Amino acid sequence: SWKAALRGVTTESPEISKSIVNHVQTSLARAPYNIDDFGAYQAAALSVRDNLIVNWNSTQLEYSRKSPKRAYYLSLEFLMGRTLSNALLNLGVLDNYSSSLSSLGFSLEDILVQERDAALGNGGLGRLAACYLDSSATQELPVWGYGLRYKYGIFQQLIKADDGTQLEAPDPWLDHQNPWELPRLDVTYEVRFYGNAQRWDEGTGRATWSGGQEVLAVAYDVMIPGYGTKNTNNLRLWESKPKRGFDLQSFNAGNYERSVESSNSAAAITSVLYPNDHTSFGKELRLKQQYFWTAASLADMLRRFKHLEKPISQFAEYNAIQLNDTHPTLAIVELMRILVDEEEVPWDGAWTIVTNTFFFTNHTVLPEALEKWSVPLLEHLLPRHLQIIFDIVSHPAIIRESSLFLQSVEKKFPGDREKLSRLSLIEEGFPKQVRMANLAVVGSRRVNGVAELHSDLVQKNLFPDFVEFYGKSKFGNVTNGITPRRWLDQCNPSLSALITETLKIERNVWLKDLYKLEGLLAHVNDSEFQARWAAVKHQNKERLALFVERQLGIKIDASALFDVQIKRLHEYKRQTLNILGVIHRYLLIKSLKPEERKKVVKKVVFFAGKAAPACTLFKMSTLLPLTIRLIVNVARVINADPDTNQYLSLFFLPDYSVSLAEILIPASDISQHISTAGTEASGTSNMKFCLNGGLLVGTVDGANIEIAEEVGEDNVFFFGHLTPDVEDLRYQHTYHPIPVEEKSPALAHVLNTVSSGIFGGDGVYEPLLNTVRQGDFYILTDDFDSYIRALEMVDEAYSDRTEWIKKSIRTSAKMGKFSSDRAIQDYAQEYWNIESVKL
Ligand code: 26V
Repeated sequence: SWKAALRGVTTESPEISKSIVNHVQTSLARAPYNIDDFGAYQAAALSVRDNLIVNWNSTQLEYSRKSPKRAYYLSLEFLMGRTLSNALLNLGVLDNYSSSLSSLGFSLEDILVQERDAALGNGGLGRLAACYLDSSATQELPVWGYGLRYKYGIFQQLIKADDGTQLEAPDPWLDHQNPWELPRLDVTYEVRFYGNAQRWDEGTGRATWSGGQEVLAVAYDVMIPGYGTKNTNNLRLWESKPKRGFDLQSFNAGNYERSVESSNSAAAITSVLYPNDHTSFGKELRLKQQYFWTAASLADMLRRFKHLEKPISQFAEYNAIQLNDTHPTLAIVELMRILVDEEEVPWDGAWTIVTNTFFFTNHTVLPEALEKWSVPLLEHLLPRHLQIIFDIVSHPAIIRESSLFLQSVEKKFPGDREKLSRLSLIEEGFPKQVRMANLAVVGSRRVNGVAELHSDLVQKNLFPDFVEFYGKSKFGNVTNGITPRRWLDQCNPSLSALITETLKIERNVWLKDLYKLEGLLAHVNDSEFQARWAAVKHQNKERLALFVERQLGIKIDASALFDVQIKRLHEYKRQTLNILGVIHRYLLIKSLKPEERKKVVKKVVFFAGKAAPACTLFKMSTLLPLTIRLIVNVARVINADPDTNQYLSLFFLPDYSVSLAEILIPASDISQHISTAGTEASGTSNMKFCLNGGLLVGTVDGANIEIAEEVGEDNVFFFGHLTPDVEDLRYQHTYHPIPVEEKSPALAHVLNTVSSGIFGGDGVYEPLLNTVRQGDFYILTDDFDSYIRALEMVDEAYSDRTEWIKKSIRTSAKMGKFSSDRAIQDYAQEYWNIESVKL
C-alpha cells in the first residue's frame, strides 16, 4: 500500500497519504517500504504539523493586525501529555488520518502510542496549565503560555522488583526529536545573573545593573490548536544556552575543564524540572530558573508591545500576566526594573503599571509549599531585584506616599506591629527571607484561589491581613476546570459517541458547551440507554485489564468494582488511609467463611503516583516511598492469597503519567479523593472521573464540594471531619492524645497486623505507622471509621446495578461547570479583560 500511495492511487484522503509518505522520504530521509510504527508516527506528526503551522501563522498575523489586549500565562509547568491525537481532533482530521494510515498499512491506535508524553510538570498545577491553553485557543482568546523547555521532564518511576521501592530515572523526552516545537533560533534574549547594582541618586529610584554572568534564552514555540477553530495559540518555552560557545582563553591556556565550566552552567538552567511539588527548597538553581524564565518572557512581551507604538503608560491596557502560583513572582520585580531603570518611568508610575498588569493564583495552603527566598541568595544572584523588593517595602525617597507599602499599612493600622510583621514581604530571621506570596499579592491586581473552599481559606487563613488592607474585592475564586476534549472525547471515544447519539446534538456543539450534557438527564430511566452506558464502562474496564495484563502479567476480572486513586504521593492526600482501608477489607474477607465470602462485592484497587525523590534532609519525604513499598507488598500478599483474591486484588501501576490517566479514568467505577479536609486546594482528576461516569469517595474538600453541589450529595460518597474540626483535632493530638485502640479499634488492628510482619519488611513500616499512632497530623485515626463506612455504602450502592448506572449518568450529566472553557471565561472576564479574536 506504500507503493500505491507513492503512485498517488489510494482512495482514502490521497493528499494526506501523500504528505505522510513525503515526510518519510524527505524529513526522515527513510525508505517508505520498511518504515516501522515509530517512523509512521513521526511522519504523521510532521504532516499534521504542516496544518498547524498554517493556522498558527494566520492566527499570529491576525493578532498583530488587530492588536487586541493579550493575556500571558506564566507557568513553570505545562503537563501536556501526547499531542498527535489532540491535534487530529482539534483540526477535525482524525478520521481522515485514520483511514489514510490504515491504507498505508498502519493502525492509528498503534501509531498514537508511539509518542512520548511531554511531561514538563509535576501534577495538578501543570496539567491545569495545559487544559487552560486548550480552552483559550478553543475560545479564540489571544493567550500565550510561557514556560521552560526542560531537557528532562518529571522523572520516570520504576518499582524495584525485590522490595517494592521507588527508583527514579531521567526522562529524556527530547531524545527522538520533537515534531511539535518550532525552534526560533533568532528569538533570543540575554539574561544577566550576579554582578553589581549601582543606584543613581536616591531620589529617582533608578540603578544600573552590570557585570556578572550573561546567559542566552532561545525560544521554542509549541503550537496550541483550538478545537473546531483555526485559531492556534502559542506556548513559548525557553532554553538556556551560553552566550559564548566556551571560554577560549582558558582553552588556549590548556585548561579545558575551566573552558567549558561557564557554558555548562548556562545550559544547566533549563536541564531539569524540579520534582518536589508542595515543598519549597531554596536551591540556587531553582531561583535561576525562575529569573531566567521571567526575564526572557518579559523582554519578549515588551518587544511585542513596542511594535504597537503605544506609550509605555498603556502597557497594562494591552497586557495581562497571570502568575501560576508564586513561581513567576520575580516577574513583578523584573517589570519594575525594566520600567524604572530602562524605560525611565518614574517609580510610582511604574508601580501603577505593574499592579494593573499582574494577576496571581494561589494553588495550595500548605505552609511547606509557600516559597521563600533568602535575602543573601537574592543579593548574590539578583542584586538589583533585591533593591527593588526593599524599595517596594519602604524606600525613603519614593515619590508618592501611597506606594510606600509599609508606611501606608502603618497609617491604616497604627501601632499594630504584629500585623505589620505578618504583612511584610520580609520575614525576620537568620537569614531574612522574602515571602514570595506576599510579594505576589502586593504586586497583583487580583488574587484568586482554585475552588470555593480554597479561595475562602486563602482569604481567611493565608492572607487575612491583606484582605483587611486592600478590601475583599481584590480577592476572588476561579474554580478549576478540565478540557472535555482530552478528558472525554479523546480518552473515552465510545462514551463520547454514545452521548452525541443520545443528545442528538453534534459532538462539536456539546464539546464546546459542556452544560449541554444535562440533556442526558432525560434518558436516565431509559433502560436501553442504561445498558449501553454500562457497556461502555465495561469496555473501558476491559481495556485497562488488558493493559495491566500486558504490563504486570496478571489477569483482572473486569466485572469487579474498579476503585482508583491516582495522584502524586503526599501525606495530605492520604494514600496511607486508602492502603490501610484495603488491608482492613482483606482481613475482613479472610475472616469470613467461604460461603459468606461469596456475598462480598468483588473489587480491584488501583494506585498510581510518583513520590518526590527521597531526601534525607526532610523526614517527611522519606515516608512517601515507604507508602509505595507498603502498597506493593500488600498487593503481593493479597493477590497471591487463594482465599480472597477473587474478591479483592490490588495493583500499583508504575510511572503515572497523563497517558496512563487517559486509560485509568474512563475505567473507574469509583475513585478516591480523600485529603484531610482543608488541604487539597481543588483537585482536578475528581472532575475527570465524574465526567467519565465514575463516582467519588471523598472528603468535604476542594472541588469535591462543588461537584457534590452539582450532582447532588446522594451521588457522592462523602466521609470524614470537616475543615473547621481539623485544627481542634490536631490540638487534641498534641495535648490530649487518645490511643488508636480507643479511637478506632479497627484501625488499631490493621496497624498491628502490618507491624506483625505479614506484609514483610522486618519493621520497615514502623516509621510510617508511627505517624498515624503519634501526632497523626493528617487525622487518619479520626477519619478511619467514617471512611470504612463510606466504602461500605459504595458496596451497597454498587450491588444495585441499575441505581448505580443512574448515579453514573447523573454525575456525568452535571459536569458542565467543570469545563476549563468556563474557567477560562471567568479569567478572561473577571481578571484579564480580554476578548476573543475571530480569524
Ligand atoms: C510547588 C513547588 C515548590 C517549590 C519546588 C517545586 C514546586 C512545584 C510545584 C509546586 C506547586 C504546588 C501547588 C500545587 O500543585 N497545587 C495543586 O494545584 C492544582 C491546580 O490548581 C489543584 O487542583 C491541587 O489541589 C493543588 O494541590
